[in-house]
Amino acid sequence: MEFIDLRSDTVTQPTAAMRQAMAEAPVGDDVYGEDPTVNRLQELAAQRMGKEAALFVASGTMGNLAGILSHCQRGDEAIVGNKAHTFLFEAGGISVLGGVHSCQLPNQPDGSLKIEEIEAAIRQDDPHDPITRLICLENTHNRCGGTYQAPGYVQKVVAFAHARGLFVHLDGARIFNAAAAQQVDVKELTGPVDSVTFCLSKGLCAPVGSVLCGSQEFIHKALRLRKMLGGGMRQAGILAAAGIVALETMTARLVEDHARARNLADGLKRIPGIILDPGIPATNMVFIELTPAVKSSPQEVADKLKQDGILVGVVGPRHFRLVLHYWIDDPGVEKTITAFRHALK
Ligand code: TLP
Repeated sequence: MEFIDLRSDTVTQPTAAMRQAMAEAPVGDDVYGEDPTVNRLQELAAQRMGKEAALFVASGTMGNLAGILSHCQRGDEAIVGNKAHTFLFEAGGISVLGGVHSCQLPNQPDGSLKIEEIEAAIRQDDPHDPITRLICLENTHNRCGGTYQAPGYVQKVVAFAHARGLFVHLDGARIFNAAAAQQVDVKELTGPVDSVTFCLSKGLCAPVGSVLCGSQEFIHKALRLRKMLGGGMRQAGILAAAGIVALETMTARLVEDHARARNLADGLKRIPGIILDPGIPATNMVFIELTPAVKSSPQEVADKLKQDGILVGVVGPRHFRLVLHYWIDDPGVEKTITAFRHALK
């Protein structure tokens, strides 16, 4: 059975154009800095993000980890959202591997952090305290429902941070979704921050990889950390080639996924037993909850959906996450709505 896989946009397969580019890519040893395709991807990524330099990394997790450890020393503190991917889903890497303490502030419904709360969290120069060094943002915000923050907010946080000698790292795993949803150039969201990680292997469909971007000096530090983390890859141009196709051809179409997310949400909210999370979908994610009237568990509902060829993510005691991407078309959306109606009958 061919599944309609809504568990994540990480499940996306490379396109035919990517496979062809991968087959034909000129490659070299990237640890020697000699892979022309990796170098091209890095130049292109830096340019798109409005940064001096970029580093191709194996994953979003590696990009965030190398990024945060490039800014922070052991005993430094990073201010993160309590629903941030870096805090919830990266195995505590910044603490385990970097000795970086995290200070968690409540994420607002749009994924932002309140500037007043950041201000209150900044440590005094006191030997009892870790040293506040970094503020981490996430845009779009995964666990806040694929919500986005606006350029004005990013500028405010960065101006606030820089006035206090702090750095700002952006987990921009889906930054092109945030830009597409607001119809702004991605640089408006990335230009102000000190560093950004974005993923090639989510809605942009490349099979592997993310890119960490920042100043020359910052990327020079991150290069050593990437090596330390075992992420110095050799003929990685095979992978970077798909990343170039992703950057050049797959960003503008993300609005199609957002439109389908809205259609899916619209169909699902009419089904008795389903509540749509408020304000959602802002981009390509649909979060829904089962009403108390539904006696089946979300896993039982997910199992029934699977029998109808639909895969969804169970993300809480009553919650599902459904993520739209390149490989889900309009009939796929309709089929999903029908399967939910069937599963909840
Ligand atoms: N997110 C995955 C899961 O880990 C939850 C998903 O299916 O959405 N930042 C953000 C905002 C992410 O959503 C993810 C992956 C990452 C970083 C990590 O990227 P990878 O998986 O490439 O390490």
